[in-house]
Amino acid sequence: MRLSQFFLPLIKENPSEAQIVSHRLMLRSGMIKQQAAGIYSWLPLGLAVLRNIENIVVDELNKAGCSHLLMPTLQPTELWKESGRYDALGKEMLRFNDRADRELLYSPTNEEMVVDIFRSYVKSYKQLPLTLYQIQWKFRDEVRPRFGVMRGREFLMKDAYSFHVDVTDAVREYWKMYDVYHAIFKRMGLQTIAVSAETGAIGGDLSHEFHVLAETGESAVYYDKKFDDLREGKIEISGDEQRKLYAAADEMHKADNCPVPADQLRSARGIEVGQVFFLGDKYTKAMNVTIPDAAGTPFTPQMGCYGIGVSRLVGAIIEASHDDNGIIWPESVAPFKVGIINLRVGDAKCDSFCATLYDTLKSKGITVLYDDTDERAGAKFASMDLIGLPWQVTVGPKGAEKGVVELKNRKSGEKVELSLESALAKLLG
Ligand code: 5CA
Repeated sequence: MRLSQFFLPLIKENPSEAQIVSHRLMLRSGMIKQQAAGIYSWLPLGLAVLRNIENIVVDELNKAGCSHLLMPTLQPTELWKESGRYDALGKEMLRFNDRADRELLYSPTNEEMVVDIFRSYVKSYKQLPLTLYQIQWKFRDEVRPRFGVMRGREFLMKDAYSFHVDVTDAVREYWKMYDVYHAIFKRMGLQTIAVSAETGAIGGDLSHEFHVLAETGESAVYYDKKFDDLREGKIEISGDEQRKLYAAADEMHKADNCPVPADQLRSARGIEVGQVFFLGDKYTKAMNVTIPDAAGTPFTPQMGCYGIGVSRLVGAIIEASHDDNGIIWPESVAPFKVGIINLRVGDAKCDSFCATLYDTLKSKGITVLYDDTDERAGAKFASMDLIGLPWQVTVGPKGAEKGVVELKNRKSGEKVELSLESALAKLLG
């Protein structure tokens, strides 16, 4: 993409409404625009990151055997009367009437609708286990939307729902998804800690929240110090052993009754990027779902559900990865992998070097943003740092004369002069 054609409305001053760094950087780098409290437009740079995050989620869930579908954002309220949750979410749930005076709601979550799909088609225990998921916009009329996309009213969620013959199989799937979640967040460059959690309005008996530790996190989490040692690479613990270590969300933590001695206990702030639930038969029972088992006897399927805050993740990744100059995107989610800076547009050598870089990288499937504008050098460098692309290639008249370009790694700050060929080889390698 050529910057001269790309819609990238950068903001120089720090927006006064933004209290945390990710919100500030998302506004400044032209990723989002607020349209109403907690409701945002995703501008091209922001959308590119959102799509990359979605793709990682889809890839990992498909690998785990989940089936991707898409439900509407609007639902008839009858389904929620059937499940008994019509009043459970109170004012958080947005309801309105259509022209025929039928009451609709904007989905805050989709347990009811997915159960309705399930009961329409699944008629045999042989079709289980089954996991259906979607990535779809949700609306919750939060009392206090804040921190940009972190706590929005409209937000993008991945929600998965699994169906099982019995509790044992539902719990097996629960722990499988727990592992899949760690893998998903790791691919985005995030270290997450899973803490036992309350099930709230979603329901069920067993739940974990996945947190990215950050000072700006909205939640308090408590955990065994061994998690810090693990993160710092001081110890190694198998996945099974990690599950047994103490880690609890604020409302689950009992200071007087904690199994971890005080000097072994750590507390921190966390951003909740996902939550998994074992639901039991809460929804299938309320909505009268039964299917025949092997002997032909009807049984009520067990369920689990698994959410990821896709739009919140964009902010969480920035909280975890930035410096004073701007965002530092992990390659896996970066809106473009490479930024090319042409320091003298119109100079034959500079233009030709840049064209070679741009065309070659693009032809190899690498995403590139080429700054072909006539801004001054300082502004170009600052903008490139702000938007945080992992690699920057700077082409100036002096270097081009010598046959070299400068390659900079955004994360380490390391800069090297390389021939055009070596720079390309490095970026393609
Ligand atoms: N039905 C289940 C998941 S299938 C569910 O709704 N779970 S949830 O309530 O925990 O939401 C899933 C994830 O969505 C949360 O872990 C969080 O990362 C994200 N999320 C929840 N509320 C918001 C919000 N207001 N703004 C941004 N993300 C949110």
